[in-house]
Amino acid sequence: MANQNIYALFQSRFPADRDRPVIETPAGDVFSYGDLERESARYARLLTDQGVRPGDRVAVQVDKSPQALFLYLGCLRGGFIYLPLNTGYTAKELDYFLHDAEPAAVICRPDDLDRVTAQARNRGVARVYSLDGRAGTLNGLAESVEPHFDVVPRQGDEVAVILYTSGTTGRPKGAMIGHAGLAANSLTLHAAWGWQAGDVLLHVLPIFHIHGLFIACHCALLNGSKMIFMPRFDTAETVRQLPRATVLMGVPTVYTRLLAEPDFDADACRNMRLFVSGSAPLLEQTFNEFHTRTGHTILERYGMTETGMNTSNPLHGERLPGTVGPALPGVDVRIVDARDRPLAPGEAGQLQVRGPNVFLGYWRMPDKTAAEFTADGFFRTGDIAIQNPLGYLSIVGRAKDMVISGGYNVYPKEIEGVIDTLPGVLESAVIGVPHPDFGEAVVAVIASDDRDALPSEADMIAGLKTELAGYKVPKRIHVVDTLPRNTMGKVQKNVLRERYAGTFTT
Ligand code: MLC
Ligand code: AMP
Repeated sequence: MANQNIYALFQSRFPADRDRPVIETPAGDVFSYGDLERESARYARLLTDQGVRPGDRVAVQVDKSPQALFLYLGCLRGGFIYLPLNTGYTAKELDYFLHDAEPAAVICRPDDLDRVTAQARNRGVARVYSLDGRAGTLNGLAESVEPHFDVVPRQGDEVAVILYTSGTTGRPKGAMIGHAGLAANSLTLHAAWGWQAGDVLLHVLPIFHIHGLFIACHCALLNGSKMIFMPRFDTAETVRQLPRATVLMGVPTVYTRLLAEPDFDADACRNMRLFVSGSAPLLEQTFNEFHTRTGHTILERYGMTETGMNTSNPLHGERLPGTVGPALPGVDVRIVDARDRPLAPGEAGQLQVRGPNVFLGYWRMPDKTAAEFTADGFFRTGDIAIQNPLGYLSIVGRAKDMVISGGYNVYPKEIEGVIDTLPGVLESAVIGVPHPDFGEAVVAVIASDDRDALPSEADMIAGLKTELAGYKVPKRIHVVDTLPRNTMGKVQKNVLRERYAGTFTT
């Protein structure tokens, strides 16, 4: 059987003329497909020479850069399991991943090298490198390495990437994503969104999550396209670069920020073919304003780390606001009640999905994996959906206690666990409330029986930032005597969400 390493698929689709550009940066650096092949080969060769073997995990917490993408591709080539980490994760958060994933190598930012080396040693990880995004060296080692490397053969069901997602238990779980699953979903999206010769992707998202890494980069690579690679989302720079692009993928915050920019208009979008939104619900108001301002209809799609993309509004045909479109080809979706019984069309219920896009399971958590699948192989997404007569789905709620802030998922349980250790805190409830920029923002409600012992709101927030990535830290903390509970004794988060709904909006 042919090598199912997804890098082999990419390679088969790269332009014959390897001098064609794959990445351009706003600073003016240009890299060709030939550069991509050489650089990724160097990383694969170097890590192999250093003793990293196929199936070993390589944990990577680095700033976005073309070299960071080449490192990802190098890991695929080497058959290593790539483990990307949010650059916002604190030392404490990193420690969990080092312990849980037992990586063979860790790659970090140059400024973090000393700290990460010490941390990794504590966890028995000997190989620690820093990636210099400009020079593209791993501790200066990669420069001397020959840029040749044969793609390591992989079966489709072998793990390509582990992506950690937190959970309702508060303990992050590593979703194992296979080479074939990645390939299937990438090919489906490439076809569904009509990628064509001459497409240029304006890439504004981070590359440590599936949206920026798989959905955006994989489509461009399968198309042999150029990406304009922005180190981070910057609204004014995005408006400047837009006329040079044909495709943009963003979370809803990207679209609301663009609309807030006076220079953003139809002229800036004159060469654009497609705007895609996902990772969080796109408000109908944003959808409509965007259409009025630019003449473009945003295409909203739906997926998750464990499944890749499941549904998408159509490229041709009506894109309905407030919906995420019908199931993508090859993906089965169904809406069921709490006992997995299918519901009548039009009824809201738990969304389950099945298809080649679905992940292989949670790293070293067979029981958790089994619990998330039904006997007939459907994955329980934890989202509540409703389907219209045309088959379009709307995500109307979440069965899981989760907040989505600016496209990042926050699991209240994890934050409550940290807040509950603060002096003066009896218990806490973390909720999401409407926020004009982030869609939802994280807010904590603390029940205190000793307000004198409780630090000030600002001190609590500053303290939490040393333990938790910034996007997880509550933007406001409200203090109360007791949390509202139902007759079963469960905290009524819906009551709190209502009470504090106006925290950021009027
Ligand atoms: C940053 N901050 C956030 C935040 N992002 N707070 C809440 N929610 C967020 N999303 C905080 C920082 O901690 C910091 O706090 C302050 O805001 C400014 O930080 P910044 O780095 O300057 O923010 P900015 O660059 O403006 O980032 C905003 C953003 C970014 C929207 C561009 O969050 C982003 O790129 N989001 C996309 C996430 C994404 O790709 N998700 C896809 C997941 S995959 P302070 O207090 O220190 O100032 C997935 C599946 C699927 O969900 O379907 O796609
Ligand atoms: P993640 O675990 O980061 O992959 O986030 C996946 C979750 O994001 C899904 O389970 C949904 O709750 C949410 N999500 C993704 N896309 C959309 C969308 N278009 N509309 C509403 N929610 C979405």
